[in-house]
Amino acid sequence: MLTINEISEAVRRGERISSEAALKLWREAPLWLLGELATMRKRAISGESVYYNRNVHLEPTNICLFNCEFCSFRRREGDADAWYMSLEEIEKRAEELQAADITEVHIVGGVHPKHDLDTYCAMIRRVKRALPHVTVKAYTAVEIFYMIRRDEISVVEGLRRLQEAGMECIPGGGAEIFDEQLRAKICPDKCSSEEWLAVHRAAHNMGLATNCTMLYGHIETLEQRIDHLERLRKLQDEAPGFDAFIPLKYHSRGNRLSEAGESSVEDDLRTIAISRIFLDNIPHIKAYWVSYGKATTEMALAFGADDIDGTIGDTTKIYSMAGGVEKPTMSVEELEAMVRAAGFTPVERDSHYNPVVRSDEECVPEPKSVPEPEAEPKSKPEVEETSEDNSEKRDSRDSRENNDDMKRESGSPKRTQRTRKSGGGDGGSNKGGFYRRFPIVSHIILASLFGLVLIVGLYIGLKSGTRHGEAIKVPNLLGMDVDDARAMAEAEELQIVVRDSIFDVDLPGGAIVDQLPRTSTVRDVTVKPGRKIYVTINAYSRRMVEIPYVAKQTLRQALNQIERSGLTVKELIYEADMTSTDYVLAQFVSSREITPTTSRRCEVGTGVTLRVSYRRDEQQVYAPRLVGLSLQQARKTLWDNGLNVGKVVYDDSVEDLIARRKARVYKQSVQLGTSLKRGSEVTLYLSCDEAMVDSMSVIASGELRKFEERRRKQLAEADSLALANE
Ligand code: V47
Repeated sequence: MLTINEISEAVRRGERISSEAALKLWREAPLWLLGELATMRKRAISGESVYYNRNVHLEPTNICLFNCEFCSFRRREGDADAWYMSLEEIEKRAEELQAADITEVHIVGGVHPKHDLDTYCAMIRRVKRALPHVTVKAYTAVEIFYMIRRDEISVVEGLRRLQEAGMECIPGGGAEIFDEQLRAKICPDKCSSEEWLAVHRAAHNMGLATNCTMLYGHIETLEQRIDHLERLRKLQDEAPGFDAFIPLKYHSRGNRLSEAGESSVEDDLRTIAISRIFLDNIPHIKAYWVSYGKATTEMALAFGADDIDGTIGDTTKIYSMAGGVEKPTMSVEELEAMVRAAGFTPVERDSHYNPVVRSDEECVPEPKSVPEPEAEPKSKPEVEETSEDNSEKRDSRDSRENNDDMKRESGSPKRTQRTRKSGGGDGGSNKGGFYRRFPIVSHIILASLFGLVLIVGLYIGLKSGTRHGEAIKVPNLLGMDVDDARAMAEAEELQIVVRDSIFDVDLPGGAIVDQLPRTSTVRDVTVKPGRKIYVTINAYSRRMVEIPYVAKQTLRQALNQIERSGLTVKELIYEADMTSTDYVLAQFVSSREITPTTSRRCEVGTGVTLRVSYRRDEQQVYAPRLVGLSLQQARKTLWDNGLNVGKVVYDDSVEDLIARRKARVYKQSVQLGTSLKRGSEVTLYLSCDEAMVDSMSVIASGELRKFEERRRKQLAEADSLALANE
């Protein structure tokens, strides 16, 4: 067994740790060490950033068929405090949220006996109808599994229909604890662990991002927690797609596990740190502030968390009903202050962890109301001013100023109101003589002048300030050269701002790979003239990076390090060995061997050739399932399985280099489950035809199930043969 020092060194080198090592760290490592190691791992992934978003939860019902021991939220139909929202109520609620500046609606609730897949899809459609630009993160795998069972369809078909309705990603709830015995005790009605994992696997294979959770701090053991994390890590290795892991601290009020008590803050911090260290393939660890409260969440940022969830706006009851934060709501300022207090940089993210860019212009409120001439003092112009009149004028000015304050609060600009005030005052004092002699004429002239000034001012203001009514269709810039895009945008009175760059070997330098706002195929996205379009471009010159020394370790560790350093794999060359399989014997860049003493810098994206061992009795591997994966995912899957990427062939639906980034595998040259020699090549066929790739994915899922069944039988037979021989 490794010592704490040896495990820490491995973590510092960026290596994966075993379950045993994680357990040892959990039990024996001092808290400060966990904080140091987890923060190091966090920084390697998200640097100084800590993410939050502007979100709400929608909990359509708390009536639930299932009756979990830990749940304080669930009610039976007919219970006094049960609630149920009809589709109309859901849409109305979504409409009420139109004014709220949110980017995500997270729908989750009880498994209602009357809800089928159509109802769940309809809920999403209603929300999207009212909030078309908001991302819907919907339904736990438990709810999804229930609906597809009920409708007797496949998981992929169910997910496809939810996706069609507008679901963009899946939250992590319902995982609880995977250990089968414990699951049978605390949530016997819910789908099994295998089923939960199968829903997420299918989602990942379809390119849907999901989250994952673990409900801890009740009656589970540390071993059961590690087992849970290990199953998540394994799934992420096999079918990557988890964006974030959220350790959910159990809250004990009002449920049948109350006697278990609640975890200590130290346990919470250890749990977060170990999750960050152990889950080396899940990019984000979320400290859900609604569950932890402010103080622990802030501390969690020193233990590897890089996300704190969002503004919430008092829209979830799951935690308050169990004794968590009452009426959970947090302003952007409060969330950002929390992150800054922990020494990190707050970054508002969308549901896919892209930074949300809010242009300055959007923050400046636009004129909503036009000053009305009648509000000007009309009374008694011909009478000499008396002290009483003065006081009346003061009152009137005061009341206008109060009014101004209210308008300022509601977003009206100060500029327009100031014009009104000085206009009124000057008219009264400078033209006193003429005014007194020809009061009616004066009044008419003044009123006309005032009206004219108002109209001209309004016209100029609207024209130059907001260009009200003018809308420019946001052009699709993807794939364009940034300079060409600038020229085009200038002609359209838009500005191009480069906010980020990536490096993709297949794309020319300066090519735009992402833009905000994005365009849509179903509607025109418009902005006002002069607005900025933020773009991400492919870098012109390749960044130089360190070549990590990855020999003398397992292939998986080497692959992880290569990926993290920005390099790629050129080829795996297998060599027979007496003792081990998948151990990296040597590494080469441009035919030059890299040793621990070689000067080790090269351009990002450079391919590294790995010489890897195999024992003669372990030369055979099975072709993995690649259909449904992006090119990047398929490459990684092949390397993880000891295979090489052969040709990459795109069909006609892949129109340009940018589309290649979206294309997914619809065919593989070697059928999944076929026996191959390590190092063999597999050709990949990719398409952007979503429907076709989805249907090929469904077939591939069926083949995978049959293959896994066959393998299980083969292994069981081999085991019993070995037993008989013994
Ligand atoms: O699945 C229920 C948990 C989950 C209790 O994906 C409880 O971004 C503690 O999954 N004490 C639902 N936890 C919430 C959830 C979630 C929350 C925030 C963000 C995301 C995300 C997902 O809440 C349930 C269950 O595991 N839960 N009862 C309780 N008494």
